[in-house]
Order: sequence, then C-alpha cells, then structure tokens
Amino acid sequence: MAGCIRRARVLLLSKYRCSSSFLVKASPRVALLALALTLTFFPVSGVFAAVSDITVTDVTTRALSVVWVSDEPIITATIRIYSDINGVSELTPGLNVTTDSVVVANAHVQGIAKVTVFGLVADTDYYIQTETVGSTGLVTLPVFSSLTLARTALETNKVNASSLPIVNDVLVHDVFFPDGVTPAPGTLIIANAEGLSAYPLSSFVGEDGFAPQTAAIDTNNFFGADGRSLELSTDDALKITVFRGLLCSTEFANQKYIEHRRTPVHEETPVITEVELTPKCYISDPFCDNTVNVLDVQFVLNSFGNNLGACAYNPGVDVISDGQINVLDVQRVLNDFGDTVPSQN
Ligand SMILES: [Ca+2]
Repeated sequence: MAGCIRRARVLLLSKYRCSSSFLVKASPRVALLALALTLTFFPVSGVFAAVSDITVTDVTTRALSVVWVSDEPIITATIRIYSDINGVSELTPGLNVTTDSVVVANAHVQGIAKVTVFGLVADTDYYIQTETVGSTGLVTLPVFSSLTLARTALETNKVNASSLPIVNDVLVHDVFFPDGVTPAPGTLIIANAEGLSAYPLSSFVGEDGFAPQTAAIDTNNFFGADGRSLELSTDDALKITVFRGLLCSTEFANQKYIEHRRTPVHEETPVITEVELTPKCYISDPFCDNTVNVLDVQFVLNSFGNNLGACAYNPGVDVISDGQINVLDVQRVLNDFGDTVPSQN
C-alpha cells in the first residue's frame, strides 16, 4: 500500500499503475482526481511505457554513463543527478549531460538509451534518476528514496603495483539479429570484468568505425573496486550483457542476453593496446567460473528449448553449436560435471 502511494506520486510521470485495491481503498474523491489527472495527461491510450534494466556504466573520476531500455521507441532521454537518495539536492544544472544514444542509428527506435554526465568529482557518491519520453508520455525512474547510487573512481593512475604502465586491450564483440547473421546496429553491449571492475563499460554496436555487427569496449577505461585503474590479465572472466530492446518486440521479456567470455592474451612487448576478440570459455563451462557445476547447467536450461531465430535463444549457451538449445547441450556440460576446466588461452 505504501509503495503504491509512493508510486502514485509519479503516476502521471511513470509507467506505474496502482493496483485496483488502491483505488478501492482510496476515497472516491481521490480516485476521481487520479482518474481526471490520468485522462488529462494520457488522453489517448492510458497505457504507460515501461523502463527497465537501468545500469550505471563507464564510471571514471569525472564522468559516468547510464544505460536503460524502454518498451516503446524513445523520443527523448536524459538523467538528473542528485547528492542524496531522496532527490532533495539536485546537481544537474551544474553538470554537462549528453544523450549519447540520440546520435546512434536505431538506438532510440529500439528503445535503448545511453546518457553520459561529465563534470563530476572523484570518489564521490551521486544519485541518479532517468527521464524517458516515449509516445505515451514521460517515465521518471527510479522514484525518490530509491534513486540509483554511483560512486566515481578515486584516481586514474595507469600504473600497476610494479610501476609498469597499465595497458589493456580494446575488445570487440559481434551482435546480430536473432537470425544470427544480420548485423544489429544500435544494440548495446555491457562488459563487466567479473569480481574486478567496479562498474561495467558499455558500447553501441556499429559505432566508432567498426563493422555494423561489432561493438568495441576499451578496457583501459575499467576501474577496480579500489577506485583505481584496473589492469586486466589473460583469462579474466568477462560478463557481456547484450541489450536488444525492441529488436525483440514480440519477445521483449528476452530483450537482453548474457554471454560469458575471457580476456585474451595481451601482447606485452611492446606494450600497446590491441583490438582483440574475446575467447569463449571452455565448452562445458559456459558460466565461466573455471568449474563445471550447477551454474553451467542452469545457464543452459535458462534458454532450453529455444532455437536460432528466437530472442530467447542465447548463442552463449549453445554448447554444441547447432542453433538449438537442447538436451545435447545439457549432456555436454554434464559429461564434465565437477571438473576444473583448462585455460582457453
Ligand atoms: Ca546446441
């Protein structure tokens, strides 16, 4: 009930509809007022858009990005920054906010937003709220008292504990339509160095001069949990989440999928940033935690019964790569169950 009232405050600005119990328990006057206001602001459909998967990425000492997905095409997208979780003290007017996704072909049509804010202070907490305008109106999330927290990095040191320069690679990853062959520009990948990076990095497919199916992640921009530049090592585990948004309009619940990969071998002499593909994890360890266990079985089962062409088909768990997630994939994992897996590099 309390949550319903809280959401009701942003009813006219958000996707949320209170349950019928709220309307029954509310006084007739309040209910009529809510109805009148709803009709005033949403005269056409009365259906509210949904915003989901709000994720903070690309956090540096002075900037951060926020990515999210809407279930309808986006007209405009932006964020507000506050110094407190209740949104009492807004900092946005003194900051530089840029909507990256507005210049990316297909991104807003597919309901995918990325907004970056510059001018932040290092090692500082910020609270974030997204604003998304679609055809049914404005969605403002999260609500006050639940704003998204992000902490900026401490310092860009670029030197490791041995006083050697930190030089990581640019990692490229391909994303296709569910058919597995048609490039999907405007979709977004989010890469996290699992257990190492404080925040993930994000990049649109088909941008920055790369091929229409390719997204590039500059892992020199990772910061560790200590707030300092993160040096990756060969075989570190990477979690790659792909946002497809309305590309999966008939299967929106499956708009995103996850692939686990590893960091490639880094060329140490000379120390340069290379453009590299990410190796797959060992065949029976699609969850990529070095042991074949129930997590791998569950990861495969999450997409079980789906074939190439469906959004619920995850190429990352097609262990026996035949375009089908079926008993053969599960069996291949079970064959090595309990084993420690060899390195992929
Ligand atoms: Ca298969």
